[in-house]
Amino acid sequence: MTNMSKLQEARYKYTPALPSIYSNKPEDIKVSMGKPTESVSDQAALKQLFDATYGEPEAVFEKGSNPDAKKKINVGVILSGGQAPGGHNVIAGLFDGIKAGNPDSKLYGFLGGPSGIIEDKAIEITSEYLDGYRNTGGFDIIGSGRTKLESEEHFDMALEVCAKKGITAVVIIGGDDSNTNAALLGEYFAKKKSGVQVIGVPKTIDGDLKNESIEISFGFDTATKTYSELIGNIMRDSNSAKKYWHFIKLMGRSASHIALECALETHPNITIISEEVEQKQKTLSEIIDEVTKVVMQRSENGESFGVALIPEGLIEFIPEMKILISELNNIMAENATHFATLHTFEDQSEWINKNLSKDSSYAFSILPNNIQRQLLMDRDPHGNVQVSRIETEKLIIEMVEDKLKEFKNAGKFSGSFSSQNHFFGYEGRCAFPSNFDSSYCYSLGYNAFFLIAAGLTGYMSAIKNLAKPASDWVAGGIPLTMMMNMETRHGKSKPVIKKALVELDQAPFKAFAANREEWALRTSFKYPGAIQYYGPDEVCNRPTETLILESK
Ligand code: FBP
Repeated sequence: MTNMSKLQEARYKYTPALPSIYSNKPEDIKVSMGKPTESVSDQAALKQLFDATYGEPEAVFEKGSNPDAKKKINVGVILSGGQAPGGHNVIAGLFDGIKAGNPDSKLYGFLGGPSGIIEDKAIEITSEYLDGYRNTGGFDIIGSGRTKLESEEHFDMALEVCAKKGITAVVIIGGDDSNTNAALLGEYFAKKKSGVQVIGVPKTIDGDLKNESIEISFGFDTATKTYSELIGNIMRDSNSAKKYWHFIKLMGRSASHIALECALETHPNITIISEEVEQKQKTLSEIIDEVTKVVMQRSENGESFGVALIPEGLIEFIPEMKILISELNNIMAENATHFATLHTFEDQSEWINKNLSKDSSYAFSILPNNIQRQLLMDRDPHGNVQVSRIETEKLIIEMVEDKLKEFKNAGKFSGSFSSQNHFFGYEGRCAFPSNFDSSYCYSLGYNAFFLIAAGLTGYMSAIKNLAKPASDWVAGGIPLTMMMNMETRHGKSKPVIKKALVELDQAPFKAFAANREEWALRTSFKYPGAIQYYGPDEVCNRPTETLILESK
């Protein structure tokens, strides 16, 4: 029996679209450079830190001569961080670009993420090998990892490996942190006059790596469409059975772009946006009061069912929880050895309570036991709590239940409340990329080759005008330093790419805010259905609501 689905077979043969500039021969495409750029803030500090690569101009490709595109080169590629649909197509686009320039050029894939380049673990990507991955989800073509390339020791090891393999350009496919490291690597290589270029590609389902030049990171389109399909299915079930409230946590480490996009796609009764919680300084109990109010109002209208969306990162945006988590992170990091000797939860929480401030100790005490346990679990490699493992959806359900009991005892609520909880995250990260992501990713990879051929380094591959058909997309690159600012990380001021959170004064949030009261009380569910790969344009090629609203 074959292991290959019919869709998989069909997707191997799918031809992704490219911006129209790429209908020309590689040697007939030249770069046009704009004006010098500045970082988003902290210009003086960043200029000093990125002496060799700071302030380069934006690049756009246009028709013109570039004989260098035909040079034989060796390129290395790295997949970094969490999976996002379309990663395989970035590699396919890069490979096809390199080979179009010169069939003897080679592409090496570093295995298992950034650690591959320092441990010299790589494979040569061949046409035959690649064909089994075109237009498919996942990062399994070469694997991914979360190792950070940030020390000079790492950079020197990477340089040695590149020299050994004759690699003169490295393409790093990653989120804001990985691209920050790409900027540091590019700067180091440039300062050393190593002749090795570094190009970044914007990846993350979270959608928080964006700015004026990067309209969206790849993977967001497919992941949000996958979650929206599932949410729509649950809505229909909820509206049919009319007996459950579904609380759905949606992935997104920090920003609420995923929850917001899914809300715009499906019209749930409740959507919490972390950035709004932070801006309005809402406490946990205020959030619970708001959710409870909607549950009670719908119940009075005879609708004891509904759907609520909760962003994964919420807990870190609730003011008192943010302080609690930061105290916990510090206490656990500073006393790691002692903490490791505490084997029971009771011992851990007793010791933690003694070390927390009065306010945080109270905030910790009102949390249900299972959430307290999750807050004390293992940290990530950077010492941070792993939010995807905190069951915020269950926390909200438990606290709403308690509130409703109070109201029931006081004779203020006579309805019923029965709930189900869900977490959608991993379900969407490796889906078959939508047509949008297939073409966008292929274009980002193809375009990365042209940034290399133009001799640029410290740039991010940028494809703009994405709300339009692919033929109207504009291909170019932006300097990584342009997206940077200085932030305090673990007590130290560091250069980092600025994370894009949901802006409350921008069109996507405004469109949501204008409709949410109606969606809360009047069941207005919208059912997007599964991603369609073949069929009418408006069904198969529609970008996200966020992108459409932002482009207006
Ligand atoms: P990236 O920022 O690396 O793209 O990863 C995002 C993400 O999918 C988050 O949404 C989620 O919080 C996290 O990765 C989960 O990480 P892990 O894969 O380590 O469980």
